[in-house]
Parts: sequence; C-alpha cells; structure tokens
Amino acid sequence: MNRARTGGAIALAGAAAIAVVVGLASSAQAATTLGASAADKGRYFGTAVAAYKLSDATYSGILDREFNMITPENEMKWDATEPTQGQFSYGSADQIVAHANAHGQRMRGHALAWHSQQPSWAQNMSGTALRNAMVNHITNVATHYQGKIYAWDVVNEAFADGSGGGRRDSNLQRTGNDWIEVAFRTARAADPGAKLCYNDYNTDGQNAKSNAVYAMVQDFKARGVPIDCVGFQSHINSGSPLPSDYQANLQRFANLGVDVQITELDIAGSGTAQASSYASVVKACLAVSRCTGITVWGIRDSDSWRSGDTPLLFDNNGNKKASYTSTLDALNAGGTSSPPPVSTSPSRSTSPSPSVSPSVSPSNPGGGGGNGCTATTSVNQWQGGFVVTVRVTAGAAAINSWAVGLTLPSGTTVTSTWNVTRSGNTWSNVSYNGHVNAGQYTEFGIQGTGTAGTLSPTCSGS
Ligand code: G2I
Repeated sequence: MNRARTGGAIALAGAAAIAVVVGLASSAQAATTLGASAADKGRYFGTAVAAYKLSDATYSGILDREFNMITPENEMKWDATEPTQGQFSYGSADQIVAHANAHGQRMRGHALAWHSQQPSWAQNMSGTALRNAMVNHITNVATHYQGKIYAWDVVNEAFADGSGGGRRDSNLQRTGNDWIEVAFRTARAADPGAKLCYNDYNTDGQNAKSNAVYAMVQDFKARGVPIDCVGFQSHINSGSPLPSDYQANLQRFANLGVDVQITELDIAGSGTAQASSYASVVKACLAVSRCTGITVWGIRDSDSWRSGDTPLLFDNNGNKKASYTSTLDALNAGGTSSPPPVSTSPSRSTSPSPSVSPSVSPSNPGGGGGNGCTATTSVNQWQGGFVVTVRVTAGAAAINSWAVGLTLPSGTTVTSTWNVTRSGNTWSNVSYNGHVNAGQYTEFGIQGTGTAGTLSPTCSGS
C-alpha cells in the first residue's frame, strides 16, 4: 500500500469503484451477493441481527441470501445473558446461533464486557465483587458458545473519546486497569478456538483514541495477552465522517499482528454520496490483507438503531439501495492485495498459547510409563481473586482420563470451575476432555477468591 497517497485516494475510491465495476457487473464471474463476493476474496460479509425479527420473511430472506456472518445486535450482551446474577438466559441468542447454523452463517459474539447494557445488579457493583462477576460472566457465556463463535468482541468501547487518549471511566475500569487483559485471558480459557477482539468506535482514523487502543494492542502482543483482532465499528455520519486515513489506520493495526474487522458499519446519507462511502470502506478492507470481513449494523434502514439516517444497504421495503450496488461492485472489483488466510475457524491450535498467562508452574510428571501426563498452571491474579488455568499434557502415549492433584492455599475459595470435576484436591476430566492424544493438551479452569500463590500440580493419566 502506498501510505502517502492513502489520504487523498480514499475520497475518490468510492466513485472509482463504481465506475470500474460497471463492466464487471455483467461479467459471468461476478458474484451476485455480498457474502459470496466477500468469500471470493477470503472475507466474510455480515450483519447485525435481532432475534425477534427472524420471523419476518423479508428480513430473513435478505439475511440468508446476502450475509454469511451474524452479530447478535443485543442478545449476547450482559443484560440479556445474565439478567439475574448467576442465572444465565440464552434463549434469544441461541435462536440466532441456531439460525446461523441452519444457514451456513458464522457468528461474531458481541459483547462480553462493556460498560453499557449491564444488568442492573452489575451496574450497582464495584471492586472485587464486580471483577469476579465479570470473570464469571465471561467464563459462562464464552463456555456456553464454545466452538460456535468465529470472533468475540471481548471488550467493547473501553477508551474515552476526545484528545486525552485514556480509558473511559466505568465501574469495570474502576476495578483496576488490568480488567481488559483479565477479560481476554478469561475468554481464551473458556473458548480457545474463538478469535478475541477489542471493539470500539471513533477509532476509524488515527486519533488520540485509536492511538491509545493501538498502544494497548502493542502492549498485549508484547506481553502475550491473548488478542487476535481489533474491531472498527465505523458508524459514519456528518459528525463522524469517514476518515481519509481509514485504510492506513486499519493497516497499522494489522501490522501489529492482529486481524482487523469492520464490525458495525453504517453510513448516514443517501444516493451517490452514501454509495461512494460504502465503496470506499470495502476498498479499504480489501486492500488490507488482514482485514478479514465487514459487518453492517442491520439489514434495512428501518432496522437501524439510527433509522432516521437511512444508513444501511436496503430500504425499508427490503429493496437494494445504490449503496448495496456500490458495495457489491467494490467487493467484486477488489482483491488487489493477497487475501487473508481463508479459514472457517481461527488458525491457532484449539488450546491457548502458553504465553497467555503471566506465570507457569511446571508440575511433576505423573502416572509413569507411557500413560503419563504433566500439569502446568497459569495464574491470573488480581486483588482478591484469581483464575487458574490448568493445562494437562499427555506424554508419549494418548490418555483416556486424567486426574490432577492440586491444593489451593488456605484462605482461597473456589467460586467456579470449568471443564473439570472436583473431589477435594483432585481435579478430574469430564466426559468430553478425558481423551488427550500423545503430546497434546487440554485445559480446565478454576476461579476463586483470595490469593492462588505458587501452585504445584501433579498429574496422572490412564
Ligand atoms: O449504539 C450502537 C452500537 C454501538 N456499538 C455497540 C453496539 O452494541 C451498539 O448497538 C446498539 C443497538 O443497535 C441498539 O439496539 O446498542 C444499543 C444499546 O446501547 C441498542 O439499543 C437498545 C435500546 O437502548 C434499548 O432501549 C432496547 O431495549 O436496544 C434494546 C433492545 O432493543
């Protein structure tokens, strides 16, 4: 990419894309839907979906024809999934996931930790209680959807607007500056196969806010905090216009070693101007090899959270707008750079990288002979609470069951566990994770209050 020219070029990109594609549109090869065209470029094209609209035939007809990625607009948020503390409610979100499964669409999960749309019980919490509640929430929701989510917005909108470049004040922020990395580590432990994203708005160009996010991502990558992607919401309107350095901004994040995604695109306006801006966004994403996909924040204008801005690709009756055509044409015309690796799931192993947690205590090999295993622990400690991730690695032969001996220090209380059954100080496999191939590993988690300290796990396998 020619960075120096990006600023000027992008304003013209939309019009250029429209012009270029007049010819291509009639070509036999041009894809005729957004999802198919994006897929041709190794990307996805998604939309936000509201569960209660799925019974609207016009709505679902467009959804299933055009889109191959779905973000629940509200159904996976904290207030929806844990309306009462400890009581999880997945009905509407499950409905969307079932729809996606039935129609070959993938899911973006949105959003595990956010200052907004918290249930009232969480809004009234602070300190350790809130931190523990957040960890428990993330663990439960990400575990419920384990294996079903392409990418999670783990943390949403944690940075302040304006020139300060700092964190947004919130009850979560006041639990300690490390709340974001704790959220990411917790999500990784619960669903190791999901890409983990930080998502925000007003970060679409280079500014104090995006610089602050950039510094955080850089720091996370340097310290091994598990982050895989950054979402750029891209709610574009006259007060928040499409920045001239949109593509350059995506590229600088991609250069940090994360995927970038356009996560909530809508553009106020109409006609050619709106169509041109949509094409510019598409062109920018296609020009950044790690820009893996685009999601628009709703289907018809009437579905939008800002319906008065007519910001989407279909009119209130479900007819394609000029912006739809410019978007499809830009997708079909794109592909000037090498596409990102095509995969339907993250390319990592199904287990988190060893670097996700700050401390690792090796264990004694257990069992002996060919059926041995080792257990190692990674402790994520904050004031008053912890998450221990225990990794069970099979030795030279596969094992069909395992038991980890692990004694937590006095003064600790276990508040939740996952992927494990406990009997005193013995932690054993559950039905689905007993079998571990030679040299491979599985992980389980323990969340508690108090201080975990240095742990010395043992392992026996059979
Ligand atoms: O605000 C636009 C988006 C900004 N980024 C994060 C997104 O999660 C956010 O989405 C919007 C939804 O599109 C709205 O539908 O988030 C809003 C809440 O912050 C959603 O609005 C809420 C209304 O405020 C509630 O009164 C309503 O009960 O939608 C709820 C469910 O319809």
